[in-house]
Amino acid sequence: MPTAHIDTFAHDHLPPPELQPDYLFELPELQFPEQLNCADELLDRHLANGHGDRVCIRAPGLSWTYADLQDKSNRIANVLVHNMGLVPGNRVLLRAPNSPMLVACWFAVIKAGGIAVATMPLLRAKELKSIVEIGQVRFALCDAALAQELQETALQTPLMHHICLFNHQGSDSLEALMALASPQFENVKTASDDTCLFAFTSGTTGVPKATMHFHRDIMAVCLCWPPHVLRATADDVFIGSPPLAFTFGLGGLVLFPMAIGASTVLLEKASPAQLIDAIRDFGATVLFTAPTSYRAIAPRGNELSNTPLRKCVSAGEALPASTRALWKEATGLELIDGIGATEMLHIFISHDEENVRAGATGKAVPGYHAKVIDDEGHEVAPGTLGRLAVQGPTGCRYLADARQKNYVKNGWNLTGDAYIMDADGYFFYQARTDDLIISAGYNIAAPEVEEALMQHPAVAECAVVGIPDPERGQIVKAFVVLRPDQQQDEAMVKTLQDFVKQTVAPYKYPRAITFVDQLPRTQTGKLQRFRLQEPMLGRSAN
Ligand code: 3UK
Repeated sequence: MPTAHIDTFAHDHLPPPELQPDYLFELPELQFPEQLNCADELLDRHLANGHGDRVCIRAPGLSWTYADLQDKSNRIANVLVHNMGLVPGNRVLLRAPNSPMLVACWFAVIKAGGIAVATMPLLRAKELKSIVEIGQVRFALCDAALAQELQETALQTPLMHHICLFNHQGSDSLEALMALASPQFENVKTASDDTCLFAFTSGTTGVPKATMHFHRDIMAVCLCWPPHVLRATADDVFIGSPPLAFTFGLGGLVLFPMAIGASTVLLEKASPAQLIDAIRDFGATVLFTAPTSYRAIAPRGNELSNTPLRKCVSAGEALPASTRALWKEATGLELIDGIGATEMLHIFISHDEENVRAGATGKAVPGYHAKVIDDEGHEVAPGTLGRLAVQGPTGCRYLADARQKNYVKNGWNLTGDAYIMDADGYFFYQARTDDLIISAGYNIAAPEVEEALMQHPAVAECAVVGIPDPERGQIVKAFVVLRPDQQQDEAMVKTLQDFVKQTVAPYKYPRAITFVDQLPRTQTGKLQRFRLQEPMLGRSAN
């Protein structure tokens, strides 16, 4: 089956076959046809089966059926093709808080054979510019409320030449164009291995990488973990906090409910208080959020005891046994833990409520294989610490990035996590094998924060590490060497924190700053990060 892409950028920048992982299609349900557009399966199929009137997406004050979503996404697909000039294979940047319109835009891009590039709402122009340049993105559909940073990006790079705004008045708004567009659209007949999604990960160095996912990958993740572990039904109501630009959110809040004809509740803001209220108000039954959020809402967990909430999924960072216990105490519900990764698209080690082992992430999800290996790539004996390696129907494909060979070795995906497997095949998370800081579920690359700090004139040198924190898992801590004559005081701490928030997404700012006279380095001049994680180094100013 030839590609349907006219713009072959994605195909031309796939890693060479020898650098890609091996793909496993052992489960009978993973035998995909050569021609596959995942929008047919997730959306249009429900109308063809007579379920167009079932509720698909709810949000405060809004409810869309599957027929409503099809109508909107068909109109947007027509706008993309006829007003904006999109051809199959073009990338489209999507920018909005979790909302029904964001989902309609996502399906419009997929239907038109494009590649969806969803972005975190908090990203600033600098970060959006890297995404636009790496993905060669010329089109954007953007919520007017988030337009400013994107318009700033467009000034900085000539690539981004066509931005269409929604939630906006005016004759050129997406809504105005949709009103004139046809609600009929014939989905582009993409190949099952045509790319439909670029999911960005900031990785360890702060230079973002695009992971490329095919139409068949989208269906594969719907057919592995959800039916075998989550086991939700068409009557379930999904809800949660992760942004749809994060594949944890895309899967849990869009792909998985729609794969089974269920409904999803999308919240633009999902603070602990808002999440609790929404779970109750919408009668949600399946919850997706990170361990930090479970800890934050547990004190109000009793308010959920008379609601239909029945399944709670935790991912994004390690789930401490104490958080599992806390949540069970508060709600009576056993958390479903799962480790996923942007490179793998979704969860590949997990367990259901009946097969919990305290402190363990779970076992390899049906469809995936997992093992723990040593530095030479040999599988280690149960009980031994090593690197996690996984294979399945999905896997890592970085867009034109030399780091592909670090993530994929001998056909296996190495996630960068240190794990121990027990004799029964349960996997126990130990640590990251690199310097990625994971704070409150966000991935923060130490060098990126360092780079931002270094731009302040008072800073001579700095090093950023993650330090353990009971609330957020880790927090960002900066060790700063100030230039001579600069004041080492609270005011300087605040100045530097505010400065970082202005340059990169505010969640990346260093919550703790310690001033030091010099940084620990090896004789060859390499920074020794591990020494900064030792307590009592330097004077603490925060
Ligand atoms: C860490 C976990 C222990 C781990 C993700 C579910 O988190 C997701 O993707 P990212 O690319 O980060 C991947 C890394 O995060 N991690 C995630 N979940 C767990 N560590 N226990 C867990 N349950 O270091 C992993 O390598 O941001 C999670 C679904 C889709 C995702 N993209």
